Order: sequence, then structure tokens, then C-alpha cells
Amino acid sequence: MRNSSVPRVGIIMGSQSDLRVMGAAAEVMERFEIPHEVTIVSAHRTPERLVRYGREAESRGLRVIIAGAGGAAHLPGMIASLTPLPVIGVPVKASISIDGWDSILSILQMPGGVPVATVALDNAQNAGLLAVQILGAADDELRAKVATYKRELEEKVGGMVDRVAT
Ligand code: RP5
Repeated sequence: MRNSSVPRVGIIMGSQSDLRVMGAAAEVMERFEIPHEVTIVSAHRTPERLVRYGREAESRGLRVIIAGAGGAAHLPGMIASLTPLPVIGVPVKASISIDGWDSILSILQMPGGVPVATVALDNAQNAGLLAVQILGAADDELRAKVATYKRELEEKVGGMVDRVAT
């Protein structure tokens, strides 16, 4: 799967200004060698582009979508309404924002039947890792890479504890 050039993860965001946060999801894709694409799609400014993206995502070969937006962050939920693919939402703290709560609540509070897996404010890294883990559920090699990543995290924290203790 990872040798194919067809993007498997679609990373979308409402504005170019979200890239400072959403870039971390793309970095995770690069680390795990997952073919991916990064696209600006706005629920409010480019609604037709949003519908097209949502309707075509599956047939283009995407398997997970990561959607980040700030403020009235309707992008993840709207995409989730248009596709059978799992959608991970990243609430972005926009410059005009009530501490990010606007983004968090508008992504988190989805109605029954249309889930969006919401990560912490500005945490596109976790969205990337979750996407890798979703793909890894049906891919032994990728799952093994995730296990290695987790061991490395553990060693890093172990190293910190040792330094504090000595
Ligand atoms: C949202 O509005 C975007 O996702 C962004 O987080 C926020 C601000 O967008 P810009 O005014 O910076 O383009 O649609």
C-alpha cells in the first residue's frame, strides 16, 4: 500500500493559515511513508469544492481524512456527512477565537450517526498518528512500525526519568 503513489490520507484545512498547525499531520505521513495529499477546502468559502472533495474521496483511493479548521469549524463535520471514510477533526485555534473553544465544540459536538474523531486543540500530530493506526489495523507491517514508534516514545520518557533520578 505504501509503495503506491495513490494518496491514502487526505489532509484538508479551511485556510492556508491552518497550515502552521496541520503541517504536523503531513510530517507524520512522511515518517510512516504513507502516500497523502494536502488540500485547502473551506466549508464556507468554497462549499462546492467541499462537496466534490467529500463525494470523490473514496473513489480516488483515500481511506482516511484529516480535517482541520478554526472558528466556526464546520469542515470536518460536513466532510463526514459526505463520505463513508473515517474523518479525524483537528480544532485549530484561529487568530480571532474564543481560546479555541469555538473550534473544539463545533468539531466535537456532532449529531448521532455522523462521527468525527476529534483530537486536542492544534494537535495535528495526534490526528496523523490516529490515521496511521486506522490504516495499520489492516496492515501488519504498518502496525509493527507503530509499535516501534511507541517503544521509542517509552524509551524517551524512560531516559528523562533516569536523568531526573541520577
Ligand atoms: C477557518 O477560519 C479556517 O479554518 C481558519 O482556521 C480560520 C481563519 O481563516 P483565515 O481568515 O486565516 O483564512 O475557516
